[in-house]
Amino acid sequence: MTSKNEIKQELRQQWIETPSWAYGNTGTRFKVYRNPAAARDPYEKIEDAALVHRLTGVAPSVALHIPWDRVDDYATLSKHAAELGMRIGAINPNIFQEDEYRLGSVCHPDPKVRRKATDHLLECVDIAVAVGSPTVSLWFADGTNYPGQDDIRARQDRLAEALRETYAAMPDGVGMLLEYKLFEPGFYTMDVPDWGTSLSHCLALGPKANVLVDTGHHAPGTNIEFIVACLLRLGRLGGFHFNSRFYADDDLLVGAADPYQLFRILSEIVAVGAHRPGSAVAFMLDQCHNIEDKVPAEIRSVMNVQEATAKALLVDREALKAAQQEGDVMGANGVLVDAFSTDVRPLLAELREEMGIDPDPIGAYARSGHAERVRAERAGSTGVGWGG
Ligand code: PSV
Ligand code: MN
Repeated sequence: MTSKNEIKQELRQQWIETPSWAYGNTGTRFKVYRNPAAARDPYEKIEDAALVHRLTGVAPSVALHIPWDRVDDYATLSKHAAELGMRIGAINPNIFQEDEYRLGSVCHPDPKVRRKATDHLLECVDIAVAVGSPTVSLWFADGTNYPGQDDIRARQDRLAEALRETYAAMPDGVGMLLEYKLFEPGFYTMDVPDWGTSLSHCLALGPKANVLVDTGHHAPGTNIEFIVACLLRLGRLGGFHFNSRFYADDDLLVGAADPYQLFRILSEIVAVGAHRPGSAVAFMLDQCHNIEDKVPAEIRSVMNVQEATAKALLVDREALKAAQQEGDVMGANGVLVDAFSTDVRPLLAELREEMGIDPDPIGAYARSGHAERVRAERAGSTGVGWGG
């Protein structure tokens, strides 16, 4: 069994990236409830992400979404991040919010629209280079609503072409993630609906393109840890967008809906050491806090991933293997359930004290006065992104 100190050593190195869009105003299609504490621009989003990192110790990078986070000078933005002890992580293009994209972006039937969308992907490669980010993370809202609306195979060809051009523009040190989503906004087809479609495009592109698993993008009941295990086996799991879903792509706090599922996913990850920083599997959150306060919501989410990882590290792998070999069904399952049922909060509190941070990050946030300060400073903001 792994010793307590070894487990703490693993957890100390964990790297969970938070998304800039978690800190700004967002909402559903029905309403954006403006939060007076919401960050107003990319600089403030990075400041909020830095606070999450200061209080948790394991969230040292922040993903950007372009154009929500477009700035004139990316060198100044990454310097701002560095001064706060942060790095800029994945660059996420946005090719779903302009009128031209009604019928799709890179899969659109009109080559002029495809050109515009591909140019934006290329712009994001340039931004990744400018800010020193290792990742361009692609999600396409492309799809159709009605049978016959467009040619399914032709759309795949158009997608492959745009991906090829983008991949060819990526210099060494920049990788591509291709995210899939079962439905929405396309209700009949999505052009990248599942891991099989994503994987087939990644395999055609080359080793720098890998699959991104957003935990909210599956049909109810999908066994996500099975997908994770298969992608790990093939060496093509590029990373996660962690969040929770009750119904569809709810973007709620990771670990809120089904902590056991989160543990099962992390258990597959830990089994092959893919939780370690050099492993090429990026741990990212993709959440929107529409009614809850944003910074504490991100803190809680980081802690939830950390707790699930700690439990996965507690799995007695030798006992598990022995039970599996012997065909001891209940015994093998019991090893997992024992680890999941362990309260790891005292261990994490101890770890935080050793790292020189408050053992209670949520309490520390409440005591920091940040909420009151930014509420006064930022009140009246129109925000960016959905709330813009
Ligand atoms: C799409 O639902 C998605 O998961 C993609 O990752 C987008 O970039 C992100 O949400 C925007 O919130
Ligand atoms: Mn996502």
